[in-house]
Amino acid sequence: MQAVLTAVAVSVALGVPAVVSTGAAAAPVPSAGQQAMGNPHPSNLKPTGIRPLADGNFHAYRESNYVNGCYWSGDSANWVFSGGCGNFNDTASSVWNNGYAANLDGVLMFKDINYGGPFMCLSRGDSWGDLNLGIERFSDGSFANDQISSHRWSDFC
Ligand SMILES: [Ca+2]
Repeated sequence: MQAVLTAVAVSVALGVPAVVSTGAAAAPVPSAGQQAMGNPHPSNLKPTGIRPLADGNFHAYRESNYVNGCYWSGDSANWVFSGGCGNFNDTASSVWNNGYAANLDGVLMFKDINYGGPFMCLSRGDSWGDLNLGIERFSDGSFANDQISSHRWSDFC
């Protein structure tokens, strides 16, 4: 990590963009200032066949088919402490990105807290109704059902 930080520091000092390669499995890095905690709330909304108005939130649900959910407007580094939703760690079985069209409109979901471990990305407007099917998996191919532990918004998927 020291080498990475040094490269960035030098790059910043020289006024040129830093190109930091952390390997093929690395997740996109969010813009600075987009690290605010998510302010989670229980969610009863669910995607329907008709595209609903975006509410700017990322929704995750304890059950498949969008039941017993929680939504966040921002990032959350640790789903163990998800505020109004209780402990949401390793419990999500369906997810929905109902974010606004904006600079940050993809959602990266991580297997570990603090945006660690393998990840997967859900584009704006998309929803995955049953992670238990194993169709959507983390970047290392591992099973995603009941495994997500943190998330953050991303410039792209
Ligand atoms: Ca996990």
